[in-house]
Amino acid sequence: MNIVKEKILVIGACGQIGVELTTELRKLYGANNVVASDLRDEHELLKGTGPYVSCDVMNKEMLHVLIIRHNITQVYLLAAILSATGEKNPALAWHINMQSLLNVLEIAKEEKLTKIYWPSSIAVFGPNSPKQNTPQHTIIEPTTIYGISKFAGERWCEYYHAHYGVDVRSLRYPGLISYKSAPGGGTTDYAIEIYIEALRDKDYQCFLSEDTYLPMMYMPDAIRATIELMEAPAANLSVRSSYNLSGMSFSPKEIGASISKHIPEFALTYKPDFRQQIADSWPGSVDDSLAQNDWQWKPQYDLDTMTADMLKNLADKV
Ligand code: NAD
Ligand code: AKB
Repeated sequence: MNIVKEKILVIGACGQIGVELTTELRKLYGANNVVASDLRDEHELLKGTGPYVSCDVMNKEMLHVLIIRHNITQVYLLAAILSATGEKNPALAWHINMQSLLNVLEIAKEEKLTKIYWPSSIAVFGPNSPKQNTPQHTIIEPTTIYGISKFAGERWCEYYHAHYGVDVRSLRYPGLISYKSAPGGGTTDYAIEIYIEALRDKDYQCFLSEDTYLPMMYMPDAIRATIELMEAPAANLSVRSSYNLSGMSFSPKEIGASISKHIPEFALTYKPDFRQQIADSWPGSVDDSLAQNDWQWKPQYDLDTMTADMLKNLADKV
């Protein structure tokens, strides 16, 4: 991998993705070249591993000063309100998800930053999109405020690239599963809780119904995809909104069966709540052939290899 000298700012570094992405970026670029920032206190796993700055991405002036003071060349913007939390306060979700991105894109334009990363989500798709192997370019009519904000964000990314030459790159992540940092209020969070409860109590009541298929991905694949996209030559990238990205697709019943291979007494029950409607509006799987063609994307984990790794790593944490 050809790593040039860059100074990176990760915004939202203490979240589910941020902790692992910051750690990986520090390995690649050097600890002092990756500044972690968040509203929250520094995450335990980041303490002592590199610079940390408390910053509210909504405060554009403060963010601008931080970027100039630390000679930042690249920004990874991870701060956002996710789907389930967003439905409880739509106005706040829209405000934070949009204004954070506009603040970063404006500063990137003014300061001629070299690259920006901002994640979108499979939540951009809605009930009128094809349900299986959802294509990159199709009907996009999201019905959650989270999905609406992600779709609008994708248009802004393409706009800043086309009109101002900002090299902003993006992935439509599936639901991400990990054990290092807790998830932040999404609909796919059940696929993390289920492992924790299987180890702790040997039972779990799922908030989605047994046959709800969703696109999912194990965090090591998501981190690798992010870095591979950011390292790809700009000329290879045909998508400047956000790339579809695929890992695996499974239902609560199937993840339960995968867990039962390790914990035979595991009991799974179902009590769908408001998140069922969100999940029902999303695809079961997505077609990521453009990511495969443009920057040779290939996931490594399937459901059973992920289950084995999750249970092994969570065993002494619960
Ligand atoms: P998270 O909620 O775990 O982390 C977000 C972090 O941003 C938190 O640590 C929070 O304190 C911080 N933050 C919130 N408001 C802030 C502000 N005003 N200023 C600075 N920091 C602020 O979220 P995540 O799961 O790590 O997701 C990161 C990004 O990836 C989001 O854009 C999310 O939509 C996207 N994404 C995540 C998933 C997933 O499954 N985790 C899937 C698709 C897309
Ligand atoms: C959520 O469930 O909100 C996220 C996502 C798929 O964007 N995990």
